[in-house]
Parts: sequence; C-alpha cells; structure tokens
Amino acid sequence: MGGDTVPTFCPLCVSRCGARAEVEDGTFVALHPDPSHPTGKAICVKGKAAPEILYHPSRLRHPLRRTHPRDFADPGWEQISWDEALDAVGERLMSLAASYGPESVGFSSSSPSTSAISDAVDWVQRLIRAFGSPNYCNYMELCGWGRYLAPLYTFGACVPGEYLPDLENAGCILFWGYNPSVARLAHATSTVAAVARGAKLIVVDPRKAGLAAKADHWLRVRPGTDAALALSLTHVMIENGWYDVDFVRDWTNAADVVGGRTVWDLLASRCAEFPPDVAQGITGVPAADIVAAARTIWEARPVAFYTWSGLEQHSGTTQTMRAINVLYALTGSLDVPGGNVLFEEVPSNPIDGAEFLSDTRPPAVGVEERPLGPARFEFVTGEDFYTAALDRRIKALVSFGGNMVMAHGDSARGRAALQTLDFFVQADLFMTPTAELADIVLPVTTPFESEALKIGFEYSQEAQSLVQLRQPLVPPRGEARSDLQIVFDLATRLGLGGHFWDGDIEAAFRHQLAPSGITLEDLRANPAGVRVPLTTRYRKYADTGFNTPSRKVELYSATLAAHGYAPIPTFEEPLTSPRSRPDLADRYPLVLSCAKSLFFCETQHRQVAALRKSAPEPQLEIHPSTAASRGITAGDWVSLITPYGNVRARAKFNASLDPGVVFGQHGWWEACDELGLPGYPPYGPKSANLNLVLSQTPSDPISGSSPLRASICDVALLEV
Ligand SMILES: Nc1nc2c(c(=O)[nH]1)N[C@H]1C(S)=C(S)[C@@H](COP(=O)(O)OP(=O)(O)OC[C@H]3O[C@@H](n4cnc5c(=O)[nH]c(N)nc54)[C@H](O)[C@@H]3O)O[C@H]1N2
Ligand SMILES: Nc1nc2c(c(=O)[nH]1)N[C@H]1C(S)=C(S)[C@@H](COP(=O)(O)OP(=O)(O)OC[C@H]3O[C@@H](n4cnc5c(=O)[nH]c(N)nc54)[C@H](O)[C@@H]3O)O[C@H]1N2
Ligand code: SF4
Ligand SMILES: [Mo]
Repeated sequence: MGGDTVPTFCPLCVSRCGARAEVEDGTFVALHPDPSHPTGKAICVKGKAAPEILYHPSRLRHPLRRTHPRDFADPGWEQISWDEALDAVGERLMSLAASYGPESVGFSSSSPSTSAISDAVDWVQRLIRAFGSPNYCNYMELCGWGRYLAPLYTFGACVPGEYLPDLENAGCILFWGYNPSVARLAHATSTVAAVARGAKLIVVDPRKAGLAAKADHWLRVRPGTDAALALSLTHVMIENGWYDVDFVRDWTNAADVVGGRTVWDLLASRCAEFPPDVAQGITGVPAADIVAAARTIWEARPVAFYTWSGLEQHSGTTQTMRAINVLYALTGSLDVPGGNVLFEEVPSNPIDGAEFLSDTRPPAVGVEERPLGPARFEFVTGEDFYTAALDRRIKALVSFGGNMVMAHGDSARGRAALQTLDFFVQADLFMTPTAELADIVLPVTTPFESEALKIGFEYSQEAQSLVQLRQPLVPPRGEARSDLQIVFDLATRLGLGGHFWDGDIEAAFRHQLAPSGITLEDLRANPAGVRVPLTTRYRKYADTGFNTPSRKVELYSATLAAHGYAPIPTFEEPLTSPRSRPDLADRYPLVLSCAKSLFFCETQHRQVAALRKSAPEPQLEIHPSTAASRGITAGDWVSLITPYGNVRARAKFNASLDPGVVFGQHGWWEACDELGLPGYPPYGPKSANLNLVLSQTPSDPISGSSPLRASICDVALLEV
C-alpha cells in the first residue's frame, strides 16, 4: 500500500463498512477493509470501485437550470451559480408555501440503504418538518415498512429494523426475504462465522441465493405467499408446544378475550387453517420441511431474524410481517442475548426535527385511503405521490438523490407526474432519467469528498458504541456540495436558519454530540472513531411493557380491527397472481419477482466499468425447462411480457427456481462508455427498465406497498 491510508467508512450502502482509504498525491486511489472497525471485516466490489465513482467523467459538477419545457427531449441545461440556484429554489418554495401551504411542496430522497444520503437523511427530515410539509416520499412502503413501521402494530417497536439480530450470539438465524451476501456485507460475514461455530441457519427465499446454499433449511417459497408459510410454522409450533409459554402468558395479549374467545384461541384457529400439507399447496414448500424448520426454530433458539425486500414489495406485506412477528414473539427471543436486541446507543441530541410534528399539521397524502399506513408517519408512497402530483395537490418536489421514475413501478406514469409539477429540484451525483425532468439540478459530493458524523454503526453493541467523523479524502469535484451543506444552505434561504444553527454545520454537530461527552476535537484527532463504553441491557420491556395500546405484544391488534383490517394475521393470495387472476393466467402464466444485483446499488453504477464488466447486461433468471419450452437457450435475449408491456433482458438459467417463477432485475438504463456497453431507454420499445412493466397497484390495503415482487408475466425469445 503506497501513500497515506486514512481511516474512514464506506456509506455507499446500508452495510457502512469500516475502511481505510489510500490517497496518493491528493488522489483517492483505493479503499481497503479495516478489520479493526466493527463493520470493517470486508468491503465489496462497489466499495472497491469508490475511486472510479468519484472520478467518473459524467459526474455533475455545476448547478444546472433547465431552459426548455419539461416535455422537451433536450432540457437545454444552462450552468448557473450556487447562489442563483439556491435563491431560485428558496423563492419558489416560499411562494408556493404562501399560496397553497407547505404541504404543496413534496420532498423525496434516495434510500439510506442504497446511498450516502444516510450521512444527511436526519437533517433532510429536519428540513422537511421545519418547513412544514408532511409529504416525504422515500420508499418507505418498499423498503422500510416491514422492518420499522408494520412491527409497531405487534411490538410497538421496530423489530428487526432497530432490534437488530444479535448474530454473534444467535442459536438460530432466520433470514426471510433477505440476502445479506448481496445486500449487507457485515451481516453476511458474521452469519458465516455463526454457522461455523454451530448456529443453525434458515433461509426463506424463492431462489437458492447467497447463504441459502449454507442453510440448514432453505424454504423455497412461492413469491408473495410467505404469510401462509409463517402461519403454518406457527401452527406446528403451537401444536407441539414449541413456544415460550412464560413469554406468551406474561408479555402478549394471548389471554385477552375478544367476542367470547381468547386471543390465543383465535390465533391457534387461524394457524390451524394452514397445516403443513395445506401450506405446501399454497407456498410450494414441502410439508416435512415446514415441520423440520419449526423444530429447528424451537430447539436452536435464541432466534435472531431479519427480513427485507423479499417481503416488503407485496400486496400483502403488512399481514405477512404481522404473521412473522407473531411467530417471532412465540420464540421468546426478543431482546435476549442471541435474539433481536435493541443495543444501547451513544447518548446524543436527536436532530430529525420530531419537535416540529404536531396534530395541527396538514395530513400527509394517503392518510385518508390508508390511515394506518406510511402517511400516518408522514411518509408518502410513490403511487400516492404520483396521484397527488397529477391532480395538482402537490405542486413541487425537492429531491435529495433518488431516481424516482426508475425506482417505482409504472415509470411512464412517474414521468407524467414529474412533468406536471410547477417546480422540481434534484440534488444528485449524476444525470438520471429522474434528474432530467428537473428545473434545477444541484451537484452533490460523493461521501469521500465530504465530512459526516456517524453515531453508532447499527450492527452489534460494539458497533453501536462507535462514533466516527468521516473526513473528506479529497476536495469536491467541480462545485459539488454535500447534501448536508445543501440542507443548511437551503434552510437559511427558507427563513429556517434559527432551526439550523444559522447555517453553521459544526455548531449543529456540537449540539448533536453534546450528551455523549465526545467533542469534535476528539473525533478529528481520532479519525478511526471514538468508542463509548456501553453495556447492553436486555428484556427492557420488563420495565414499562411494550409501547402498544395494551402494553403487551399484540397477537391480536385492536388497532387493525378498529380500521376494518384482520386483527389476527392472515394470508391472502397476492392480488396479481396466476391463482388470483385466472382470467389472465393463460397469457401470463409465470410468477415474476426480482432481486438486487451484487454489482450495483439499485438503479446506479452501470456506468462504472469496474462493476459493469462483471454484469454487462440486464438479466432474467429462468428455469431451464421453462426456457426450453419457449425455445430459449441460456444467454438469449428475451422479452419479458407483463400486462403493462414488455422489456428486454438476457436469459440466465437458474435451476434452483420453481419452473413457474422467474426473476427480473430493475435499474437498467445507463450506458458504460468505457466498455462500449449500451444504455437502454427508460421508456418505450427497446427498454430494459423492469419498472416500466410493473405496476404500483393493486397494493397492500394497509401500507400501499407495491406488488413488485409477485406479479405475472410470460417470457418469449426476442427477435433481434
Ligand atoms: N449490492 C447491493 N446491495 C444493496 C442494494 C443493492 O441494490 N445492491 N440495495 C440496498 C437496499 S435499498 C436494500 S432495500 C437492501 C435489500 O436487501 P435484500 O432484501 O436482501 O435484497 P434482495 O436481494 O433484493 O432480496 C432479498 C431476497 O428476497 C428474495 N425474494 C424475492 N421475492 C420474495 C418473496 O416473495 N418471498 C421471499 N421470502 N423472498 C423473496 C430474493 O430472491 C432475494 O434473494 O439491500 C441494500 N444493499
Ligand atoms: N422493481 C424493483 N423496484 C425497486 C426495488 C426492487 O427491488 N425492485 N427496490 C426498491 C427499494 S428497496 C428502494 S430503497 C428504492 C431505491 O430507490 P432510490 O433510493 O431512488 O435508489 P437508486 O435507484 O439507487 O437511486 C439513487 C439516486 O441517488 C443518487 N445518489 C447516490 N448517492 C447520493 C448521495 O449521497 N446524495 C444524493 N443527493 N444523491 C445520491 C444516485 O445518483 C441516484 O440517482 O428502489 C425501489 N425499487
Ligand atoms: S457493502 Fe460495499 S458498498 Fe456497501 S458499505 Fe460495504 S463496501 Fe460500501
Ligand atoms: Mo431499499
């Protein structure tokens, strides 16, 4: 290793791996793992490509203003100064708020799981709340609902979003619709270590992906039928007495009586609708495997579990999460060593602006249709945002990253919605199909050109105890500014400087850090971070009970009942499947789901040669026999046909799939000039944009989650 190595961390995805950066003659040349950092055992190919991302020739370097109408192919970009850009944004937002109320301005951001917006996302939220808009569109319904908000209706807490899997001490690890080998390196490495020391691993996934190959039980569920599987596992557990009797008695509402029957009785009868042989018929998982997995869950407990996008993007997401949360409650593993634990956090001042929330704020878009859904918490679904933009309730959008039209289903509707806005500003690293629709585009720095404060690394107690001030490795390219800087600059222009330390970020950091006893000087002197000794407390619920209306874990949710939803978890066939739509099954006989790529974050990074060379083209995973019956051989270009149109991809054989299930990949649009690999239009006949042919509806009635992971399609050889 030549040159200096600087302790840092990579925030390009949720793993936020501890790393050391190599800087030579003022140039960032390489990123290496930092095994002394709690998340630093390894870094992935994307982290290794960080210098290439930073120095990519197509980075945005100056603020731009559109000079042509929004529906022109050529936006007619004109370079402007930061002052011009920020003044223009400030004036437009103030005038819209004055005429139509702050709720007429929508905000959005990239997900902190797929981008370095994690550096600034709490500050973005503070800005939105201080400005007075309840309308924040941030993929909550696709990416966070199942881990953070749906569990509130069972636990009154974010399990597994905040009650993290204690992988280092788990007896049984349950990954359900989650593939950390692709998605979260730190979880993958510690799971491999846990399995090596004898922990049992259960993976529920329609594909034999990642750790499924190492699992004691791989349950190949039909996409979207996970609730039936969870209820069946719970049935086996109840029938055999494989549950924590004391926890159920003392800490759940099992003994409550509703309509003359105990909640326990209601739950047991619901689960009895799904004995293993019935569940096999629904889910495709062999009955014997269901029994065996239930036994392992009980015998190998404590159970640490994690679920993610395999379960979030369905018409039945909320009930599925309820079913899994109830199953998990029965194991008695919550907040015990080796279960899912709320690790102690370094004390700090919250800065997300929760103090600006009040009952007198205007309601978020979507609250009337789904009063218990994300809108209740001031998050707006993509579909609701598009509808509100098209019917002009929302007139402007301020977007901190995020590639909205590519990331939500029904891209063409997304484009129409964004074109309808009076005003749209996007802060981004690169020009994207979404940014192209903006009036003003602001260039942002990569995380390696900017400073950020990270309090806790959301992985283990040790990781939560670490505070790190990531330092810029090199100066920003061009005039790029960090999201944090943009938030503070904009806040002062909106007359909100009083809530933002008059634009002084350092003063804001000092405020945030005050209760920790750590100073900025400590952090600057210790770029690898400062550790605060913290001791985990377990079973914290024993102090005050759970934060639910009953103070117990709610196997039965009176809140759901009061709104007309099933109060005991239930399974409903995905609303668009060959079984629920026999009228469409002849033309679209296959079930379509999708998954992330190891080499790219979501819709990003196809322009980066080091990554694109490993995955040059969009893929469609298909069973060899399904392909053969359509005259398709491995590597052929195929047409993926849904009721909404067709897009192209290369056939990739995957014999681990059920022959009736295929897997697509979203996010394909960008060219890689260095490799001479083409881009694909986001819309129209030659598109490879999976979300062009997926719909956001019919969605989950409670959360509005879109059915991106269980819909219908057919596949045909593409005549090229
Ligand atoms: N390399 C890389 N890392 C990433 C990202 C990325 O794009 N690339 N994105 C980041 C983001 S934003 C997120 S949300 C996380 C997501 O992380 P994950 O949720 O782990 O992402 P996926 O691999 O898409 O989905 C997990 C698994 O769900 C399975 N699955 C699909 N449909 C179903 C179903 O109906 N039921 C079940 N049980 N499983 C199903 C898929 O086969 C897949 O193996 O990753 C983050 N990290
Ligand atoms: N079909 C299908 N659709 C999906 C998914 C799926 O699995 N299948 N996954 C869904 C999920 S889980 C999620 S989270 C969403 C993700 O959707 P998005 O959050 O929109 O993520 P990306 O598509 O990666 O786009 C990120 C955008 O932000 C920019 N960016 C990157 N880093 C920064 C930064 O630090 N600051 C700023 N200002 N901009 C930055 C990138 O250049 C890019 O334009 O997509 C959802 N869409
Ligand atoms: S997994 Fe890769 S992209 Fe994600 S934080 Fe780690 S090194 Fe960065
Ligand atoms: Mo996500």
